[in-house]
Amino acid sequence: MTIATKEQLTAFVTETVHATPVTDIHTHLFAESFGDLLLWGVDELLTYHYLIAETFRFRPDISYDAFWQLSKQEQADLIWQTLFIDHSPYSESCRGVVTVLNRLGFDLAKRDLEEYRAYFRSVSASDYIDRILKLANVKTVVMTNDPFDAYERGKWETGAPQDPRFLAALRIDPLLNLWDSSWSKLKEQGYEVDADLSGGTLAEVRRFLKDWIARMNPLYMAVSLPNDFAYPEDSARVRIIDECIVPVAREAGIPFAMMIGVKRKVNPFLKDAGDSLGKSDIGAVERIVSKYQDVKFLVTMLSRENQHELAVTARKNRNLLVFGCWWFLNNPSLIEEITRMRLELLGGSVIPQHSDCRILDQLLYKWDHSRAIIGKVLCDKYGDLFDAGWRLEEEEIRRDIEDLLGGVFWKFLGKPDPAA
Ligand code: RAT
Ligand code: ZN
Repeated sequence: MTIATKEQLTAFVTETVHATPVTDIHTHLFAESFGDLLLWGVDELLTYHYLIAETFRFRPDISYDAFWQLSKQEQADLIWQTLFIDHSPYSESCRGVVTVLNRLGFDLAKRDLEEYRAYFRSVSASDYIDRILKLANVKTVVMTNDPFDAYERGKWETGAPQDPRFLAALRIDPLLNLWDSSWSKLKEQGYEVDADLSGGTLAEVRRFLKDWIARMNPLYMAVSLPNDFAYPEDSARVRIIDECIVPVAREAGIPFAMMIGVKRKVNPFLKDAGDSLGKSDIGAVERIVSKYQDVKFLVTMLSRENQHELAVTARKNRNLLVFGCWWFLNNPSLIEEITRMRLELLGGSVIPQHSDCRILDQLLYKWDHSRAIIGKVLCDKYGDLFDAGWRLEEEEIRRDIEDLLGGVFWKFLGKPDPAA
């Protein structure tokens, strides 16, 4: 049907963005068969590392040690008191908790943590996964799977049943960022590697990657890279990229995802909450994607200052797919700015957002909040087209939105969307 008025356009776009199921291409969630690796419930929500960092800002009276010695529930109590009772929770990560509790139907007037906790004790993981995926309208979740984590490796080795809603991504940070210590872990797993990359080391690293690709069937290989990531460079990282990651990605036909711009552990006392960011060299991205035109790269960058040049680099390289507003960019003002700019430079050939959820329940807020902004930006973009005289068809708008919320990703992979 043809859109006749701006009012009709706004209503149709808003409704379609909400009604279209999402493929969430990067999360830290796990399927139920991974047991306690899947986090959910109000105490997990409150102890999300984003909220821990915010709590310390208001609590000079609490030492880092004292905080880390508390039980999870005690930490959650302290965070709730500090960020939700003593102050109004309008930071994005705090508002996220409010959205989740509200969407689950809790009475927010009472602010009674114990009542929320009682619900989570009464529900099974399996029912809760169904409930959250349905409420969040997320059809597929891509996990972050780390073969260097002994605990997670154990879960893969027991061959737990697969849940088609949770798909794998092979995460290889230790290989590229901590070779000095990770080579010995490969050795323990039976790969004949040496610290100096000599002999058959690179072939063994390729064998390691191929073994895990065979076991996990990942949609892509992924790494987070520091803000000073350089390419090319005389380093173990770049040799492993050139001689292991790239050929294996090519052979397996899967992309290499680079998440660039992290400064790890700027405050180690904050543990997981202690990482920061820095501007990176877009030249490194340009050089690697143009050198390997037959390999696909998914790229997100952490610094706001890199966003425009990353979008321009994607215009020049069709093997580069830009995704998500990552971590410190996952705030309404920045998502709006970045999404607007990307659609203006790249049309619909981007993945506007991923959730990065670490806790299942967060799917509710991350996608509610992002959908609202993506919808708003799309209303403006289609509105401008309407004013320019283009005839807008509902079917075409629906197609575009399905692409933005998952189709672009599956087409880039060259795989059918299994949930379609
Ligand atoms: O956003 C986060 O939760 C970060 O701690 C990281 O996990 C980041 O997203 C990553 O994947 O390295
Ligand atoms: Zn992440």
